[in-house]
Formats: sequence, C-alpha cells, structure tokens
Amino acid sequence: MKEVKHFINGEFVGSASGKLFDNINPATGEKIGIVHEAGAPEVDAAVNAARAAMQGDWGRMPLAERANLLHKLADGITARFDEFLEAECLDTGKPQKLACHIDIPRGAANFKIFADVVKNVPTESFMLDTPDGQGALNYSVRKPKGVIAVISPWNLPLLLMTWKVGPALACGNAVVVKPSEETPFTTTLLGEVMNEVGIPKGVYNVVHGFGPNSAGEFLTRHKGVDGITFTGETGTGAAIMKAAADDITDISFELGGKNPALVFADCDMDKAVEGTLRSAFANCGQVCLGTERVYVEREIYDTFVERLKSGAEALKMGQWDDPETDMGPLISEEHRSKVLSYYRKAEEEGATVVTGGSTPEMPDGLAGGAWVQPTIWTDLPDDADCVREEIFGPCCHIRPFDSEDEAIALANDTDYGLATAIWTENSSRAHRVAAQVDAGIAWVNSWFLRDLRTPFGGSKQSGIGREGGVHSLEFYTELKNVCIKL
Ligand code: NAD
Ligand code: 6OD
Repeated sequence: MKEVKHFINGEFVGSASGKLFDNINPATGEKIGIVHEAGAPEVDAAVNAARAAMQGDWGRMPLAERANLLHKLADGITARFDEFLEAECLDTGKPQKLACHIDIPRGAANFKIFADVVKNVPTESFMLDTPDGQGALNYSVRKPKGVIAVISPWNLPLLLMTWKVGPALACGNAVVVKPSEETPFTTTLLGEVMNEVGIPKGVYNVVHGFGPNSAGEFLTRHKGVDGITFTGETGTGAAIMKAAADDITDISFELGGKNPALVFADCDMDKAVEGTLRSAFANCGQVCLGTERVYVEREIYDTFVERLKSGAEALKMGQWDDPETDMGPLISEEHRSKVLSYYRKAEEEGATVVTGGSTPEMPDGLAGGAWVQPTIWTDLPDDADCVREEIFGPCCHIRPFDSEDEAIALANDTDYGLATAIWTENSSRAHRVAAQVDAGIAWVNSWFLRDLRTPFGGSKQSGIGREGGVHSLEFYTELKNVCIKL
C-alpha cells in the first residue's frame, strides 16, 4: 500500500489536517494507496515555494542550463520507465500496450520538445520612423509568467500533466500541480526525478486532493498564482473560470469533446475501421479526442457497421500487464455508473444496440473492477442526449450520410470543437472537409498522431487557447515591448 504525500519545496510532506483519501485500482476495486488531501496551508506552502524558486536560482538560471536540465529530466523518466509504467497502469487500469507507447514516452518527450522550442524563439523587432529622422527601435522581451497552477485529469495523467509542466518550466516558470484525485501516482513519482536530476527546490510542487472546497479550488483561487492551465470537463472549466475571474488570472483550457469521425465511401476501409476502433475504444474510450459520433457514407454504411462490430467484439479486456490486453476498465465505479446510465439512456432514446451495452463477465480478481463492454449504437435521432453529450466511455453512435455537405453539417452540429477524424483517399476532399469542420485538430486517415510543435486546443466549448510548440509561449510567458528612441 503506497502512502502518497504532497511534494512541496523538494520534499514529500503530509497534510497538517491528517486528512487522507483512498486510491483505488479500477481494474480490481482494491485499495492501492492512501493519499494526503491538501488544505489551504499546503496549497499556500506550495505556492510560496514556487514563488521563492522564481526569485532564486531558477529565476536566474540561463536558458541553456534550464533546457539542459529539462533534457535530463526526460532522461530521468526514461531511466525509470518501468516504474512510471506500473504506477500509471495501476492508477488507471490501462493496458501496458497503450501506456508504454503513448503515456510514458510522451511524459519524457514533453520536456525535450519544449526545451528545444524555447531555445529557438526569435525576438520580434520593428524600426519606427520618427519626425527627427533618427527612428526608434522596438523589440519584445519574453519573461516567465510566474507561478503556474496546473490542474490535470485522470485519463492520461502523466502525458497531460507534463504537456503543461514541460512548457511551463521551459519558459522559466515554477509550477504547482494538482493531479486528479483518481490518479496521484506518476505526478508524485516525478517529484523524485526532479530531485535526482537537480531541478531546484520549489520549481515543481504537487498538492493532492479534490476540486471544490479542496486543493483544486484553493489553488485556483490563490492570489499567488499567475496563470491556471486546466485540462478536464467543460463544466469544471466554467467553475475555474469563475474562480480565476476574481483576480483576472490568465487561463488556458483544454476541455471536453464530442468528436465526429467522417468516413467517406472513397476511404481505405481497412484503415478507417482500424482507426475508428482506436478512436472509439482506446483507453476504454476515455480520450477527449475520441470519436463518439461516427458518420459513414451510406453506400458503405452496412459494411462499416458490421466490421466495426467485429473489431469491437474482438477487443480483449484484462489486466494491464497482460501483453494481450487491448482494453482496461473505466477509471472508477462512479464513472462506470455515469457511462452505464448513458447505455440505458441510449436504449430509451431509441438506439439499436449493435454490440455491447452492458457490463462484461470478468474473471476472479477483476470482478470488482469498473468494467464495461465496448458499445456501438445506430438509429439514434440527432438530438438524442447520447449523440450530443460527452459520455467518455468505450462507445460510439454510427449514422449514415448522403453527401459531403451533410457530413460537414452533422459534424458541426455540436457545442464542442476539439477534434475530427476524416477517412477518405480523395485528397481534395480531405483538404476541403478539414477546413470546414469546426475543430482544433482535423486528422485525415489517422487519429491521435501528434507533432508536438503544432497548435493544440479546442474551439467552442472544447477550450480556450492553443498550446504546443511556440504557441505555448502565448500562455507561459509575458511579452514586453521595449521602445528605444535613437
Ligand atoms: P474533471 O474536470 O472532473 O477534473 C479535472 C481536474 O480538475 C481534476 O484534477 C479535478 O480534481 C479538478 N477539479 C474539479 N473541480 C474543480 C474545481 N472546482 N476547481 C479546481 N479544480 C477542480 O475532469 P476528469 O473527469 O478528470 O477528466 C475527464 C474530462 O477531461 C473529459 O471531459 C475530457 O474530455 C476532458 N479532457 C480534455 C482534454 C483536452 O485536451 N481537451 C484532455 C483530457 C481530458
Ligand atoms: O496529445 C496531447 O498533447 C493532448 N493534449 C492530448 C489530449 C488527449 C485527451 O484525452
């Protein structure tokens, strides 16, 4: 049983209140850890440590040295790959097949990429004409924003947390991270690596706890925080935005999605089926970029539905360390109740259940876990809740379309705008459709293929701002213009 403490000013500390909560393995339902819950004193201490780091060695460190440390940090994660892998898989139940290709390598890559990005950012300058003919030189200076609060979710814990901590540190900020209460392990383990590689004390701090009236809210309302970067549900984003409004604290939000996949008759069917199996069921459907709405051109609709059904039924559920396992459980019993309530609702709303729709029989040892069947529906009306609301489970609804215009209109008929996957071998169509779907990212003949130098984020209710590559500097730095009269 692990005891999970906060990581403040380079040290692992418990809560003054003595308040603890359980950490549950979602695959088995067993308790695997007890976690200290931060109150206002721990959040204060973490923010103060971060502020002191900004005023100390970290704040004065030359960029090249900082970037070098971030490369060491990435190497430190890789050196302890198996520990990170086990910690992440126990916390989430996700299969090692997924985590060893995505979660852990990205945890390291997120530090390397931003260390390299910041070293190559040019300084903008303009010469201004002046009446005396001498002119004035304008140039911009970038400064770290200060203390950044990072609030992260449970679905890709290390990946999504480092996706924010990487650019924050590369830009010279100090951070206080509040990981999801469901997944405290890897964020805490990263504290050990920070110390091992010599990141100065106070640069990376972690406080554990919940959202409202707990560590999350105390952090987002803290006056010592200069920026809040949040990944999670749209409703939580709204609550954090209200908290941030009191002090006009800057925000960057990556929120929910109800993403469409558009499958045209001119697609490569094998690729489209394989890609949609991943975009609907990877990580047990708990990926914000997942495609819970699948639109298929009518002439290939029946074949596609049949092939997706066979693929879904072939997915093997099991323990994280079984190399054959394709799909783990949902994150918690509470989340399973939510997903199962949508499974029931889909039937009430008139769905034909193509496959799944319930809970699977699991063997001894896994029977207490949060397992659900991968589920495919057809025949739901466009205004059904199951078509409009983010479910965040291994499920999708498939609906036929008859023209490109109809496909685009269906794709955009949503409050969200995070991602889309377009399947077509017609490159003109690919460009045309990608341009018209309202989404932060449009994948063509792929899904979750990420170049970390590109802008990432959502439109509409899927987020505010873009991060990735140089775009991350918009949030993690403050720009100042210097105007020198010559
Ligand atoms: P969540 O919003 O419930 O929680 C996210 C984090 O916010 C947790 O650490 C939680 O403790 C904290 N929190 C909750 N209420 C808070 C409050 N009032 N003040 C401060 N902090 C608070 O999200 P989740 O259930 O952990 O994650 C799933 C959601 O995240 C889905 O909606 C998914 O689409 C979204 N998500 C989006 C992206 C993206 O890039 N757009 C990526 C991953 C997940
Ligand atoms: O790949 C990323 O950088 C990213 N932010 C992915 C988000 C996945 C959502 O679940």
